[in-house]
Amino acid sequence: MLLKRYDGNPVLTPEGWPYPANSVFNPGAVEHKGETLLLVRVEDFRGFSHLTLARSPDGYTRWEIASSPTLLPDPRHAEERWGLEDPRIVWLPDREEYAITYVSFSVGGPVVSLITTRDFREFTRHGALVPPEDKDASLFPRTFGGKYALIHRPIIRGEAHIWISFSPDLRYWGEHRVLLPVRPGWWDCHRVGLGPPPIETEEGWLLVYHGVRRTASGSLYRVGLALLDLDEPWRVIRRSRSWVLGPREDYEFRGDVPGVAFPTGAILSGGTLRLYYGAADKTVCIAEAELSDLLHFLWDDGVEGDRGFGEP
Ligand code: BMA
Repeated sequence: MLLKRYDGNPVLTPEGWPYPANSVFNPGAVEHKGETLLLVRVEDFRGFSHLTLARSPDGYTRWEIASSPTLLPDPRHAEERWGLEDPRIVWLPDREEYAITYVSFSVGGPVVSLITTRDFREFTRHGALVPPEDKDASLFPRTFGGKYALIHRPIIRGEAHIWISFSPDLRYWGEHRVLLPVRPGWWDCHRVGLGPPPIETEEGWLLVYHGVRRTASGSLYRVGLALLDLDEPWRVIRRSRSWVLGPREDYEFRGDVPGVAFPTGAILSGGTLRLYYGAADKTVCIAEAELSDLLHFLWDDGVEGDRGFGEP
């Protein structure tokens, strides 16, 4: 098995939360001041989500969870009407701040929005970046020819492919292209979406993504890999044929949505990639692998990038 589940899974549960919560899942992850910091999606008993910080000195144990929500919907931001979900976090060196892309639930549907922060204490909202329906978004931790790049997953004509778009200022977005389409017939035939932010490696940007297949008893959310060109990230170099993680354990089947392994955070530490994922839309779990093994796997198991859509 390429990705190993942590023995102590699940690491965060609604039972262990300091205030009432229906589920705690799909966290953004960063290393900040020597600690692992998770911004966890918490669903309350109205069915609305907010984000709360949890920190650990080693990324596995001794979690300290904020005693109240860190980011609640802001009534001045109409796009957050029904909550905040599924954050992805990157450090932007040129702005010297973290960018948190998250799904805000607006009356018009789910939409990708941006919050920036330096310290996870004070936050600046930048509103929605693209129109709904759109989810599963992250910025790259660097710019390309002076432009920021955003990976996201709009749903257009009922089709759910991963797209990439560019912006000079994080405000106006263009140069939209399909990056990774669903693969008819495959395990990722119905929907695909970015997992954690893209991970820079010597061979290219490693993408961890989720793929969905609908079955007679619901959707299965599994995890695949792809590699993008370092300087031209709209070029897909490889894409795994097989999934590398899929629901198997009890905690991945027992929850609000059974059959879901949904990574949203990744931390690279001494060559090991630690993935934080939501299990069954209920808890937070960890699976890890050596980065070099993931890259080897892409060359052994992968197919050359099949964009299939051409230029926009
Ligand atoms: C996706 C997102 C995730 C969720 C997953 C499985 O569409 O909404 O937040 O974990 O479905 O239910």
